Amino acid sequence: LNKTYSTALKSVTTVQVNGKEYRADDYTNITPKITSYINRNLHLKKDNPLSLVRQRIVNYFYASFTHGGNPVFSVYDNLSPIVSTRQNFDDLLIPEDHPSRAKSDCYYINASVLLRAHMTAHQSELLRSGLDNFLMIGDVYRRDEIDSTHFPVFHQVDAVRLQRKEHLFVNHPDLNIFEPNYDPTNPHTFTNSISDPSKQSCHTLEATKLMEGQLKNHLIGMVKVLFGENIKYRWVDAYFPFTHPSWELEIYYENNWMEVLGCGIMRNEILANAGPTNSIAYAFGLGLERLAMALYKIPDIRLMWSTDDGFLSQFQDRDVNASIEYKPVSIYPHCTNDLSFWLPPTLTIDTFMSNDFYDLVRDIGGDVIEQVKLKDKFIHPKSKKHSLCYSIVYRHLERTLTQAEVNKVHEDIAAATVKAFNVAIR
Ligand code: FA5
Ligand code: MG
Repeated sequence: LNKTYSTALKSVTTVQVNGKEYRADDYTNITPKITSYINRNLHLKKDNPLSLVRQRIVNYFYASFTHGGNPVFSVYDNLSPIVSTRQNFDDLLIPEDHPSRAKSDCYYINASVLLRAHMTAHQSELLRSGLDNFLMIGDVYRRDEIDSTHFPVFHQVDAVRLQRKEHLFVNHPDLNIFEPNYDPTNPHTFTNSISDPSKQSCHTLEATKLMEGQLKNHLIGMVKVLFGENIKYRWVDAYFPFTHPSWELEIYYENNWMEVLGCGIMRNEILANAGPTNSIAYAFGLGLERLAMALYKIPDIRLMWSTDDGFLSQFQDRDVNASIEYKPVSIYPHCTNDLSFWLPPTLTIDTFMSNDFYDLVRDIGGDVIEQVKLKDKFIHPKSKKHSLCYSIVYRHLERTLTQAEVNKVHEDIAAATVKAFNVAIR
């Protein structure tokens, strides 16, 4: 892939990602910078804090569910992040017009292939292959704002636990997973509804409540293993197209409620499409970065990507359960430069795609970009021309940047902005 940006991409007919060539189209918005994060596999690097948290979560799941002394859960942590829109959306009942499919939110290789936006993208294919208890761990990609807790690549742990009637109701063989009017051998003759907030219409309340209890217990157990017995938490009702009912778990951490994960009872249509009948399943997905930042007091999400020994050595050769507090090697000063421009007549302050701009800034500036924030919007009273002003915060994590260095990057960003969006610098 050549150095190209969304508007310039129209001239590119193919893109190379991970050694494979793909047809490009008007959905293509993956950038060379983003492509460079594929295969970094931070979650598998022994000294990376994300890997320590991953191991603790996997160990917890291995220990919680055993059969004849063997772990019941299997772990998939090396699945390719290049997925189809079917895997990322359709298989999960995400509607055609759902905002999460927008070009402004995902990195598309073309209209039918993208970098997965969540690990749930692999749920259906793994169910189809016959698995019933599994964890999916890896890097996910989302176009987002830029600050100390957001990065366009982060890591998730997703899980599915499927239970058959005999296992769920060991002590109550008289109870059922499904309502009498649902026939598991003929699932597609039943229109499943989620209009009742407490359950899906195909499931019995007993099965739903029992699964909910197990799901919540297992997840509370996990945060207690990570943060200690006394961690304060709360459940918040949530909505996901692929689960019902759904919840989010928040923990009280350093005077704030922090969202840790989303979860719920899997929509029965997904199971019916993928194979298993006669069972009910729960699923969850959590972000490793937030947990690692909280556990190890890591102040900036970009540090996860550091290859600097001053960072990695603090996590090297440590017991995975060791309590580690990250000590900043030193804090280097930041430097803020503003960029103001007039939009071309074809764009307004409301239609300008800020995520396209953020990607461009990160592409040119690389990892010295700490934050980009909209500072001012302005419509000229006479000419009616629209203008935007962004503040770009520059900081190197491992040394002091000189003003000359920052100015050079800033000028390059300005020039690329003019070229990509046809704006006029003020
Ligand atoms: C999802 O991605 C769902 N796939 C989760 C799920 C799986 C729900 C299975 C139900 C069943 P969400 O976008 O909320 O949901 O992300 C899940 C978790 O990823 C969040 O709770 C958070 O811990 C983490 N996360 C999400 N966005 C970011 C981000 N920009 N930076 C860091 N972590 C994030
Ligand atoms: Mg969420």
